[in-house]
Amino acid sequence: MYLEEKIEEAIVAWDEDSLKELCNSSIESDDVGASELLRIIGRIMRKIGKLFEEEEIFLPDLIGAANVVKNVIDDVLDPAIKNSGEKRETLGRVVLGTVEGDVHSIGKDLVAAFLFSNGFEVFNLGEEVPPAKYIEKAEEFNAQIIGLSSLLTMSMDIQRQVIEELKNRGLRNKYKVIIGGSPTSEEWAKEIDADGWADDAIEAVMLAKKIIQDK
Ligand code: B1M
Repeated sequence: MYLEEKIEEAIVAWDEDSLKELCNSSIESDDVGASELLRIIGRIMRKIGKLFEEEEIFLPDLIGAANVVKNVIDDVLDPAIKNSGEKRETLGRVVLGTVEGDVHSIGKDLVAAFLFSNGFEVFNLGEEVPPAKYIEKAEEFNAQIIGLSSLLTMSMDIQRQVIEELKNRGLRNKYKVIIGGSPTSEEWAKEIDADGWADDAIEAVMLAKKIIQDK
């Protein structure tokens, strides 16, 4: 069985130990490097995302796969890339978080994992992120994109407040703001002057790529 098939099998089975072992032994034997492993995992995640869109697999399958990938990237691939001095190709830097007053993390983490496995550098600020923190971290990390997730009708307005705060600080044109989360919509994005809205993690990747290309 080829390495890519073995990796796919481990991701689909949520077998984090096997995936870590495959990646570690591949890196140690100088067979396939960490950056190439990231590209392989990105391809597999796109395939899994497509299966979800086509309703061939269920949401828990997607979440399980994303969690395993996130852990392996955090624990194995990112450190390997940093240690080797190999520069990870970066499409762009995204500061991402769930807005203040909202603890929902799963969808936002899925978006983070998909962005990461598709070549973005992601600064995941966690949950309950106040408007000022998004902006301070975007400045600190020299990000191009700020991503705002909101799962509650009552927390949606924080997305607007982040954009207003960017305007107040004279920084609105410096950052592209993308939003998502189940109560949000394309119309809401237009209303609050966001640069884009994505319905799911796969669309978020497509949106972020388009934004970087157009920038
Ligand atoms: Co909450 N909850 N919850 N909850 N919860 C919802 C969201 C709700 C729809 C349930 C319901 O009533 N039917 C409802 C919100 C109603 C509304 O306001 N419109 C709700 C409520 C009311 C609440 C509480 C207020 C309940 C209470 O305490 N009375 C409370 C809120 C606490 C707070 O935040 N302050 C609460 C708490 C919780 C738990 C802690 C128990 C738990 C969260 C655990 C966690 O995340 N760590 C929880 C959960 C699990 C849910 C449901 C069941 C599932 C959410 C989820 O993870 N979906 C949810 C009902 C539902 O959605 N069916 C519900 C899976 C995830 C992959 O999808 O998050 O939509 P989603 O993310 C998608 C897209 O939205 C998009 O891509 C993601 C991946 O495809 N997306 C983006 C998300 N962010 C994006 C950002 C982008 C782009 C795309 O760009 C930046």
